[in-house]
Amino acid sequence: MSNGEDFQVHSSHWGPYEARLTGDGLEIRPQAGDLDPAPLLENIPGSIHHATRVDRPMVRASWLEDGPGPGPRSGPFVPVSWDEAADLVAGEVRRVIAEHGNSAIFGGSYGWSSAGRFHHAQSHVHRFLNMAGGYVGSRATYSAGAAEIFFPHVVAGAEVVARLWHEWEDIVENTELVLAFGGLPRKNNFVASGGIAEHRVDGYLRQLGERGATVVNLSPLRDDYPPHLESTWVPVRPFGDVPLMLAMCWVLVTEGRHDREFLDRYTVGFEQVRRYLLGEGDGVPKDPAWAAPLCGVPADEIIALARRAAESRTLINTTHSLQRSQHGEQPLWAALTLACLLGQVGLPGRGYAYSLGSMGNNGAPPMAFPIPAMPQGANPVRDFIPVARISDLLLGGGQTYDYNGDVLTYPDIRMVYWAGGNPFHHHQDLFRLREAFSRPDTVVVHEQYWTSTARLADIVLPATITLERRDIGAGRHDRRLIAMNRVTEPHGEAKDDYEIFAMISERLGLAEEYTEGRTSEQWLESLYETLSASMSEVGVEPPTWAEFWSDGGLAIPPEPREGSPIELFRRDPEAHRLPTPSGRIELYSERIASFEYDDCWGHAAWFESSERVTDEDLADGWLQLLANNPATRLHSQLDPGSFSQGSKVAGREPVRLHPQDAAARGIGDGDVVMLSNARGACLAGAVLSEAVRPGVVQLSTGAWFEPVVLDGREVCVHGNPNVLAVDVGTSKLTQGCSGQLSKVRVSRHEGAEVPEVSVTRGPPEVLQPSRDRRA
Ligand SMILES: Nc1nc2c(c(=O)[nH]1)N[C@H]1C(S)=C(S)[C@@H](COP(=O)(O)OP(=O)(O)OC[C@H]3O[C@@H](n4cnc5c(=O)[nH]c(N)nc54)[C@H](O)[C@@H]3O)O[C@H]1N2
Ligand SMILES: Nc1nc2c(c(=O)[nH]1)N[C@H]1C(S)=C(S)[C@@H](COP(=O)(O)OP(=O)(O)OC[C@H]3O[C@@H](n4cnc5c(=O)[nH]c(N)nc54)[C@H](O)[C@@H]3O)O[C@H]1N2
Ligand SMILES: [Mo]
Repeated sequence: MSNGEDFQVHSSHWGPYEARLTGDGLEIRPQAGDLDPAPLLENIPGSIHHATRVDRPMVRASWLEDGPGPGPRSGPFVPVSWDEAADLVAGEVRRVIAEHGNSAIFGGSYGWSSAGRFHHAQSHVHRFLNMAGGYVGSRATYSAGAAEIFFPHVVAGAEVVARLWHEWEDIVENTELVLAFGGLPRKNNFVASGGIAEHRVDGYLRQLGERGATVVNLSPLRDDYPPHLESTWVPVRPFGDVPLMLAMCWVLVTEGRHDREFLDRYTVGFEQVRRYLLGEGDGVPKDPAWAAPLCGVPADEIIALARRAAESRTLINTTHSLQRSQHGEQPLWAALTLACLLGQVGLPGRGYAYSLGSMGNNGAPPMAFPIPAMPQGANPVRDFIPVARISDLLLGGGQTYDYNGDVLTYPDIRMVYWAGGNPFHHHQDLFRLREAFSRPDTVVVHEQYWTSTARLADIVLPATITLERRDIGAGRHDRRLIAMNRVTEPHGEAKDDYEIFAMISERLGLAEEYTEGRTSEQWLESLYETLSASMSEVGVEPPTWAEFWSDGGLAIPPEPREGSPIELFRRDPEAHRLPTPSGRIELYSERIASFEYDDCWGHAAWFESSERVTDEDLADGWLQLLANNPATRLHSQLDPGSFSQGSKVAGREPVRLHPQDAAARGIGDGDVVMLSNARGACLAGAVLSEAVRPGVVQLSTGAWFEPVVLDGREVCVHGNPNVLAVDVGTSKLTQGCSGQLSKVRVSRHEGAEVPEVSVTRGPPEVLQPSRDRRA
């Protein structure tokens, strides 16, 4: 595969590429055959020896001197040897387990880490902690926390709905009208977990347009649909999707355009929905006049859209983002309800789709063979948290909370162990999270870079980056396994997560369990053997391990199938019952209703949210902050890279706002602005743009958190929106991340002179070790 003399195949979550070392660094190029390589690749070349790499094991000086205990995680670090670092971590794991039990260790360690299936950091941290007797883990994701818990009640597992219901090729062939809630953003399609060999979505969307289909981009941002392709922009107001969808349902029902046969045969609960739509219980018909001010779409447009949807071969898609806010399950349920009223669910390219456009390989068939993965073992500890409840956990040991029909108790956590994630990127209300991180005795982090999370740990162990190790790259819905070559030596003293855990395991007497006596190379080969065995079983001749490397990877065919699960259900709802209590789509769920939650009822409904910016709020100067996933990097990864840095404005993360909103605040293009609310404040660089709906400001996630005191208040001077974002669960049902939408004030920054961002330039303060420290 590698065409050049010494370019070697490698991969990332945003696609494969080829790399070679040059005299002064790294040269890379997209892999030949990638149809639409990601611009994010530009972040890679400067990353190998960047000044922010962690080059040695580091321990916070105060932790070394005073020992473990709660307190602010501040002050300088001291470098230690690998032996000392491994002794310290092993000793602390042993102490915490002996004194407090395994349920005092939080090892959820959420995060995307890197492509490469063997060196997958979470798998290793979980495997290690399982061998040590278990840990408190986390369930579901920041991506789809509401969907993952909600969908199984009403239709099927979220992975099934997201990944198996639709293929782009069917949509290209069949669909006349796509109602794209949250758009189908080009930026997101560059990325897929584990890697993505060919970027195909842009091509599909082009073909769809050429076939004459209409795509309606229902989003506060015009460029949530690729700007070079044609679409109709309906700049729906954030939090406005549910009223819009319910009003479309109202139009269908009152005009008798709903498909009764479909509803009778395939769903339960239409009667409860009908009563709610018509306002029979609460006296409020969910009609277009009711919805218009909430969604910002005029009533006649809502009516026209509903009629057009009924007359076309229609697909309704909701991206992940819609459910990453308070009451996040409601847009999904309302969209599914609307699709059922249209009666098109289960027809190819029609009905309802979830999360097309959120990930580059949604809408692609799964691989015919399971991707090999590092076995994690079993966790004997039963306690867990819904992933986004991390601050509540650390601040609220012993407290109870509602979750998916249960009442759970937060365990008391003494040690936090993180490898492959960046909570000070991904979590909300970062000043509160920092307070939460001060509660346990010890925080251990494995990191490649001095991220905000590494800076707030007690013990930081330097991990290799993918270019420094061999691995197998693969995404579950891709077409290729990628041979990830080792292109360069580890930076400084960095080690693979596997080696790090092997060292610590040895000190705990668990080396044999953890490593099973294998080197990394032997593990890689054994994972490959598992795959070859499953290939041989179905009569496909697998290449040898050596051929896999010399070919730069291996093409994997898609799983053969006779129709998607939802098509099969439509063909025969008895033979292919859905895994819901009724076996059908539940427009009304007895089970959810039985939980008697005030923030999620038995059917799709409209709920007010504390972070919704109302008309009165707008008049009062508030704006709706939209903190979406960034176009210039993957989350916080490689923020110091050149593509990410090239987008910064006035040295800070760009915030986009409408010229009207800017003018009302005396803000000019390129100004430094302050965004604030009761939770926190940050600076950002203003970009004026008519692609943003008035009343909305877009500040993407991922700028490394850098708190500095300005005019007496601590402010993130870089522009991390998570200092502003709300840290409450999506609902009592799902307890997902609500970080996408928050209420903020925005002003031109006129106070103290602002320091340059330093967090992406180099390490924190590091002291030289004193010889007699351990005496
Ligand atoms: N407000 C708001 N917040 C959000 C979102 C939002 O829409 N709005 N989106 C959310 C979503 S969808 C997600 S998925 C999360 C993402 O949150 P994360 O997954 O935590 O974000 P990443 O920046 O990908 O963090 C991965 C970290 O792992 C490190 N790493 C990479 N490879 C390795 C390795 O091999 N070993 C070790 N030890 N470390 C490694 C990287 O340097 C990086 O710091 O953010 C969420 N946060
Ligand atoms: N380049 C890049 N691609 C990525 C990622 C990345 O960090 N960088 N992250 C990956 C990950 S982990 C995930 S989970 C996915 C995330 O997939 P999504 O969650 O779908 O992505 P976002 O960019 O957060 O949101 C998509 C768009 O939804 C719109 N939106 C927000 N709120 C509302 C609303 O209330 N109503 C409507 N109608 N629209 C709204 C926003 O304008 C936003 O641009 O992206 C993946 N792809
Ligand atoms: Mo995500």
